[in-house]
Amino acid sequence: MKIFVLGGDGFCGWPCAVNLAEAGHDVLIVDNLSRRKIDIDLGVESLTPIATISDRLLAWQQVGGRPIRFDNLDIAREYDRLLQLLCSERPDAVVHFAEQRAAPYSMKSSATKRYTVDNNVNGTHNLLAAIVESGLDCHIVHLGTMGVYGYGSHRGATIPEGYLTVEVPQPDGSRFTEKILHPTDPGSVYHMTKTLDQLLFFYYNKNDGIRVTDLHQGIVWGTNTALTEKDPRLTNRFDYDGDYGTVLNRFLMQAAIGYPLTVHGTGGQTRAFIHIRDSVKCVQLALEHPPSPGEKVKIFNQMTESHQVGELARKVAELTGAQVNYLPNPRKEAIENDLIVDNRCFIELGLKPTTLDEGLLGEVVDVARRWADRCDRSRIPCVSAWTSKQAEAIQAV
Ligand code: NAD
Ligand code: USQ
Repeated sequence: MKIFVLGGDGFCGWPCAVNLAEAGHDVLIVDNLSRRKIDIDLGVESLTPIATISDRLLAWQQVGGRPIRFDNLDIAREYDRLLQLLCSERPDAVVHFAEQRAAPYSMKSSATKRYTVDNNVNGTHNLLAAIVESGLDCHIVHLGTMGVYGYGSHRGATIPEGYLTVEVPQPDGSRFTEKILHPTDPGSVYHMTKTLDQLLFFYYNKNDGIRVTDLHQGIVWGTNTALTEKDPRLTNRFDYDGDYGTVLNRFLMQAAIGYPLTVHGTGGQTRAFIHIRDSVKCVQLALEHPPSPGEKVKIFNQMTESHQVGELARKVAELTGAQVNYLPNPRKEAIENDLIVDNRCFIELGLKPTTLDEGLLGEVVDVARRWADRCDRSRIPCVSAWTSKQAEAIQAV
C-alpha cells in the first residue's frame, strides 16, 4: 500500500512509519516539525537525543530499510498543497497523528488553547475535505484518545468501542433501541479537539462515505521499538517535562534521577495505558482491516491496561526505591474514577500486549538511567493550571 503518515516525525508517528516501511509499504511522512519548534519555545529537549528528520531517514536507509519520503507541510494551514499531494500521490491510506497532543500545553494560555483548536480541528477537517475533493477512496486511520469518553464516574459500566446502545422512550410509552456515539466528556481543550474530530469523522462518513478508523488510544508509555533501536539516529523521543511528559514515562525518568514521583492529588485517577510497541502494531492491524465501503466509522479502544496513577507510582517506587510526592493537582479532574474498557477488537485481531510488569524495569535502566544526565530538573514540575483556582493551589507549594 502507499501510506501517508501525517505527524510521522512525532513520538507515536516515527516508530509507526518505520514499522510500515518494514512491512513493505511505500511510506511518505508529512510533518511540519511543529513539535520540535514547541520544544525550542518551551526550552526543553527530549530526554533521548533525537536526530533531525533527514538524518533519521538516511539512517533508516543505511540500516537497510525501505526508503521513506518526507514532505514538510502544515496540514492545518496549507490546504492546497495537501490536496495537490493527495492528487499526485494517490495514497491508499492516511494515518493521521498530526495534532497538538498535550493537555497541559493546551491549557497554558489563551494562545495555546487557540493554537490547539485551530491546528487540530482545521488539520482534521482539511484532510477530510481534501479527500472528498480529490475523489480518492482512501482509508483514514486517526489517532484519537480514550479521553473522549471522559474520566468521571461510569458507574461501573464498561466503556464500549465507540458506540453505545441506548433505549429511547417514545411518547406512547414504547421504547426503541439505537446505537449512538458514546457521549463525550473532554477534560482539557486538547481532549475537546479530539471529541470534535470524532464528530467530523461521523459527518464525512455519513455524507461522503469516507472510510475512517478512529483509534481511541490510552496513554502511551515506553520509548523504542525493535526497529528504532537499530541505530542511535533512529531513537524515538522521550518527553519528560511538565507539559509534554506523560505520567508513566515521567515517573520512570523521575525514579532514574532520584526525583520524588509527582503524583497529582491523591493519585486516585484511573487511566488506560499502552506500550509504544503495541501502539505501532495496532495501527498496522487497523490498516490491514479497513472498513468496507459504506461501513460507519470503526472505533477501537487502543489500550491494554488500566491503572490508578497512585498505584503506578507505588509500583515504580517498589521497583526502584523512589520516593512518592503527593502534590496539589494542577488539573480540574475527578479525584478518583473507575475505568473498565472493552478492547476486544484488537485482542481478537491478534494483539499480544506488552505488560507493565514485563516492560517497566527495562525502560528505567535502558532509557531513563542511560540519559539521566540530559534531564533539566527545572522543567519537571507541571505548571500549566486548568483554572485560576488550581493555579493558586500549585503556587502555594
Ligand atoms: P507528537 O507531538 O510527538 O507528534 C505529533 C506530530 O505531528 C509532530 O511531529 C508534529 O510536528 C506533527 N504535527 C502537528 N501538527 C501538525 C500540522 N498541522 N501539520 C503537520 N504536522 C503536524 O505526538 P504523539 O505523542 O506522537 O501523538 C500522535 C497522535 O496520537 C496525536 O494525535 C495524539 O493526540 C495521539 N495520542 C497520543 C498519545 C500519547 O500518549 N502520546 C495517546 C493517545 C493519543
Ligand atoms: N499526572 C500525575 N503526575 C504527573 C503527570 C500526570 O499525577 O506528573 C496525572 C494527571 O493529573 C492525569 C493522569 O496522570 O490524571 C494522566 O496524565 P498524562 O499527562 O499522562 O495524560 P493526558 O494528559 O491524559 O494525555 C496523554 C497524552 C494525550 C492522550 C492521552 C490519552 O498526552 O495525547 O490523548 O494521554 S488518555 O489519557 O487516555 O486520554
